[in-house]
Amino acid sequence: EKTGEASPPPPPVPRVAVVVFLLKGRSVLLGRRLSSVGHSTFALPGGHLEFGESFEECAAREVKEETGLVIGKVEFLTVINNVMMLKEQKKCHYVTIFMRAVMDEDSKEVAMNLEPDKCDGWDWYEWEQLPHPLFGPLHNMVNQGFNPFPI
Ligand code: 8DG
Ligand code: MG
Ligand code: MG
Repeated sequence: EKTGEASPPPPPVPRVAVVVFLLKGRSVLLGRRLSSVGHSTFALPGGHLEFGESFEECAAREVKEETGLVIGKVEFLTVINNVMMLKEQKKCHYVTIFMRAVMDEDSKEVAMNLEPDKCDGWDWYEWEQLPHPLFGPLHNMVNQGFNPFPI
């Protein structure tokens, strides 16, 4: 073991994120981000895939951690390769997996803001009246006509 030599920072690598279209009637659950990436834009619940996890497990875990909601059947929808420019020429690169979970339309369960340092709060938004600005990757999908509803 060499000592006294600072090792250079590891080269950046793409990361895998799993995010969830949580649907209820014709509405979707969105929260305004407080994280530096996409600050103050409306985004889906979700986060980083952990080692050994399935997409479905990650989706259920992140939704539970961020909102307290327990989701049932989770389905894969699509995947995007998302490279974003941050400040000072830094890039952020996510392979983002989009999942869907449908809530009972008459469910009385309330989405809690369990990570108030990362999100301003959760709310249901009608698909035809989405808030803005949407988080970049989500904005692009919606603009290209992507629709997460099963019917
Ligand atoms: P974790 O520590 O809980 O694992 O992570 P997190 O703090 O919840 O991560 P996140 O930023 O919410 O999600 C990880 C990345 O996923 C985010 O930096 C960029 C990518 N991502 C998209 N679209 C969306 C989206 O609509 N919502 C969220 N939350 N992340 C998204 O590409
Ligand atoms: Mg999270
Ligand atoms: Mg998150």
